[in-house]
Amino acid sequence: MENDRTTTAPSRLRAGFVGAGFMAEVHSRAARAAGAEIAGIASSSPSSAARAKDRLGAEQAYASVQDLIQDDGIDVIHVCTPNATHVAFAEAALKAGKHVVCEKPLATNVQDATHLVELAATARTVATVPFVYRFHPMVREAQARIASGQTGRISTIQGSYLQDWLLSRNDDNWRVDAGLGGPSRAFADIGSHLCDLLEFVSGDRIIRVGALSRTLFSGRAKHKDVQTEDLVAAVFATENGTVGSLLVSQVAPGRKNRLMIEISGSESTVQFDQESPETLWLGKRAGSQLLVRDPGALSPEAARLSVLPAGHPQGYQDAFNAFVADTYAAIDGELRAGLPTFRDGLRSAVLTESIVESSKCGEWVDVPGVNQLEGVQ
Ligand code: SOE
Repeated sequence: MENDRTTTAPSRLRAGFVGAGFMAEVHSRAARAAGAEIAGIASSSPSSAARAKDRLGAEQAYASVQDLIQDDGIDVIHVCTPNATHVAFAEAALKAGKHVVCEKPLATNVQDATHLVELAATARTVATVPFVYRFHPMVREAQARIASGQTGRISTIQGSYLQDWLLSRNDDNWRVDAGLGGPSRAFADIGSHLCDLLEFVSGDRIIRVGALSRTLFSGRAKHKDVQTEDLVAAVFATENGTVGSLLVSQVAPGRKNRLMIEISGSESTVQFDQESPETLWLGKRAGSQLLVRDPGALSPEAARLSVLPAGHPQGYQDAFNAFVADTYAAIDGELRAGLPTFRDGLRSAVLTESIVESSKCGEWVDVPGVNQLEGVQ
């Protein structure tokens, strides 16, 4: 469908969504908040797309993903489908000249993630991955304090991401199936967020890992032969010489989305807990304090992401809205700090493969940098 949008006034971005689940709803709310038109949705079937059209308030339900991607009237595609389908949909969208927001993990292996990074570079379109926890204002406050040197020389980096939605043998999900979710489940699904945040906030890079993983149930309600991990623990060394540890579990009773990072320097410690996103703990030898988000007392980036006054708590959807707004600003030519792109998705794939390898061989594994990968400029 030729789309005549040669108006002089800046036209609103027209966003298309692939997938009809919870994340498509989260993405569409953020797109609407960023001023886009919710132009269309495609899913596994026309009937699923039709139901989702009403739920998302989209203009059109498309008969197929290809119809949506090939529509000239669509500017940006949000890929919100199971992990193993990301590379095909993101590739088709990039080749059709679309900007792309692809859910994490970007791909289920380094080779596919590298291919998408190269395609995005060639297409010269904006291609981002929702590592949205970077967009909590108090995360940016932590990052600013480390970058400014207020925390001193970093000695240790630790973190955990704990959930309980797969606690029981009867709990099941497409992510359990390596064919749909990829060879790693817990780490690829939420360890990816944790490591992205640890590296983003610390400004450091994990270069060696030693990991242990466990799969508690050999079979679940719908999957009889479960190979993907429920939990993983790892220790790591970083480029700047720090020592770190991480724990990722989807079988930790009472923990829902308990992503916690704690980074200690020679002067102070910063600790952020995603389940209490309005605060940041500042640890000191004498006089530790709990900082509560107040835009007037924050670093510029933390203040920029404070869309509500102090005392009106911001949360996950606000962070997601900020991520999509910054993606759309980049489409408009304004690149803002901390935008996670397909390169960050590739970084996550590299870390995931290193964690899986170390878990299997029981040895230390070196983690290459993205720039050291074959074919990545
Ligand atoms: C399930 O573990 C999940 O929805 C992840 O897939 C998301 O990335 C995370 O933000 C919340 O939990």
